[in-house]
Amino acid sequence: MAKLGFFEKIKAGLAKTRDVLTMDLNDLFSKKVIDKDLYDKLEELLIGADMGPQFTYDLIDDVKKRVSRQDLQNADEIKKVMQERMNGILQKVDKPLIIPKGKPFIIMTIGVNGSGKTTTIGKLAGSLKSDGYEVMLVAADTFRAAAVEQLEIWGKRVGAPVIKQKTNADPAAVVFDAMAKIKTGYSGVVIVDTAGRLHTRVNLMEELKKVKRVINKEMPELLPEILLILDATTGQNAVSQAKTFKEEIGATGIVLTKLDGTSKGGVLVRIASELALPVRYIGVGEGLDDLRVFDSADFTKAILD
Ligand SMILES: Nc1nc2c(ncn2[C@@H]2O[C@H](COP(=O)(O)OP(=O)(O)OP(=O)(O)O)[C@@H](O)[C@H]2O)c(=O)[nH]1
Ligand SMILES: [Mg+2]
Repeated sequence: MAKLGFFEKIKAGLAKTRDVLTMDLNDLFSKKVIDKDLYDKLEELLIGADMGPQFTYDLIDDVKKRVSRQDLQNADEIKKVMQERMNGILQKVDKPLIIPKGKPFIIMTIGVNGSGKTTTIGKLAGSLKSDGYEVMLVAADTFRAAAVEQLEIWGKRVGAPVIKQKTNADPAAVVFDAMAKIKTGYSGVVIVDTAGRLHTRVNLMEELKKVKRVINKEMPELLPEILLILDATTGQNAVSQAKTFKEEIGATGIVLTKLDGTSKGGVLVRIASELALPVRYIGVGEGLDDLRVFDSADFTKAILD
């Protein structure tokens, strides 16, 4: 099979979202008349696609104004307005992660269990390696028995060493080991895997705060990237999760994973407008090649064109 081009791959990954959105939009616009029924259906559709109430009502207000000014003559044009507004929101969070070469750089992942942290780390490590970076992985998920093993499998696959201790070791101690390694002159990208699964949310947050404290204390001159990993298939739950992590730990960037498995890819619009954090990458599959640098124009085009 021919290797899909960069954009085709994103488009394929977002197929479920595109199918539902464009099919419903096309149905909606087939009658070519703008009336109350159309507004109601449009509202239902956008809320159903998890785009969030703010985007939905702002869009409808905008459309109503344009219709009353007679700027909008038929329903097809609404799609264009929607595209513009989506771009407007997504452009603001379109800030790729810039990683310097020849200097240490720390990425700490955070997110609830199963959101895709470890897989994202594997994919990211692979892509950084092929871009010529040195990469080291840190197994700070010491809670789940198989977690270290899972990270090691990725490490072997992409050729990145893994810093680890025993299951149930203090995650902060594992990170401390990694910081010691940096102090000996390591100048690659250090990616820290963390647990998502603890008995209580409070424990998890305290553990993550402690890991972050160790990074900040040992390497005060480095500004770590705190990458919040969110699962798109959980739709609007991803938004409330994200808020909790942002408030409690602080995050500097987002990765939205599993876009290939959902028709709710529109949730990114909601995440972007409610969290205002840079979206660094999107996950469109489980394979090594399935992490993409987020590009707002490609994203909008892939789900609306
Ligand atoms: N389809 C699809 N599956 C994904 C993607 N990212 C991760 N997964 C799958 O989601 C599942 C959970 O991924 P993990 O990387 O183990 O998630 P985690 O956040 O590390 O989970 P914990 O370690 O339990 O907290 C795995 O089966 C992954 O293969 C994606 O972009 N697309
Ligand atoms: Mg994991």
